[in-house]
Amino acid sequence: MTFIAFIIGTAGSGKSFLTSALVEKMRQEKQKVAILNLDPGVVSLPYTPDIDIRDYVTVDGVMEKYGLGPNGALIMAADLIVNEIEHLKEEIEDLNPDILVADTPGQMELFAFRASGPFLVHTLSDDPKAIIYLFDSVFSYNPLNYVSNMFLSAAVHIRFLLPQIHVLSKCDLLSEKDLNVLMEWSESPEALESAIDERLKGTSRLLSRNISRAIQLLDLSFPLIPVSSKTNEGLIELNAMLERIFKGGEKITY
Ligand SMILES: Nc1nc2c(ncn2[C@@H]2O[C@H](COP(=O)(O)OP(=O)(O)OP(=O)(O)O)[C@@H](O)[C@H]2O)c(=O)[nH]1
Ligand SMILES: [Mg+2]
Repeated sequence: MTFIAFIIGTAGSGKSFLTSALVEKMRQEKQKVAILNLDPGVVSLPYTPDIDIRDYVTVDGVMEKYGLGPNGALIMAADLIVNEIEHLKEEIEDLNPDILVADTPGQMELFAFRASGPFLVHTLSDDPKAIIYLFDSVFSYNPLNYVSNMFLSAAVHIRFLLPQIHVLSKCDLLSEKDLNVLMEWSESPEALESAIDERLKGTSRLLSRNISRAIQLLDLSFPLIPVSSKTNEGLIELNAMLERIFKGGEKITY
């Protein structure tokens, strides 16, 4: 049985660094974990992947082979990943880790909003899976951006329909006061609504309030776990949340 956690978030939200820090923490906790890189366009990574989609598809290779520009090649590479599922499955079976942490392509929409990403996620194995969705700290510190990110995270949830953990990434970049404000928004829809009323005006205020309410109504809001890949804050909590999803709270150690 290999549990798979897919790390998803907007470009630059800290997916690759979180993959690296989380896996290091899991290894310290004596968990048998492996890393899958699903980004065919990445040039350098802050970790050494155990399984790498670039062994099969690269954006540069697609540009050359099909005479495409960088954007066309990114899209095509995202779709071509699907042809490699059998190879990836074989590699996962050979390695047989208890947990596989999958880093996903920089451009979230290529993975989440085209057919190939959800297809890959659901075809890769029949074992339990979860999504770790990243809210970028600096981007989120504004009620309008925060609500936009809630909306995106709900859209990701609708695409994959898997248990989803919400992480506030790069939390070391926030002051304690600002971090507390964001945590309050994540825990209390009323606190978020007061911030929307205080800090936004006109159409932004109206739309933000209604989006926030719709997400509450659909039960698509989740608490945030503040995490930093620089200071390792929150990694224990994130790992515990994965254990709760995968094993009802039991430790995943060998
Ligand atoms: N301060 C701080 N910076 C971070 C943290 N995590 C990532 N970064 C920085 O944010 C930038 C982007 O991080 P990545 O992990 O590459 O983000 P990504 O989501 O994988 O980016 P793409 O795959 O290119 O979309 C890098 O310059 C990191 O150094 C963190 O926890 N704290
Ligand atoms: Mg990355």
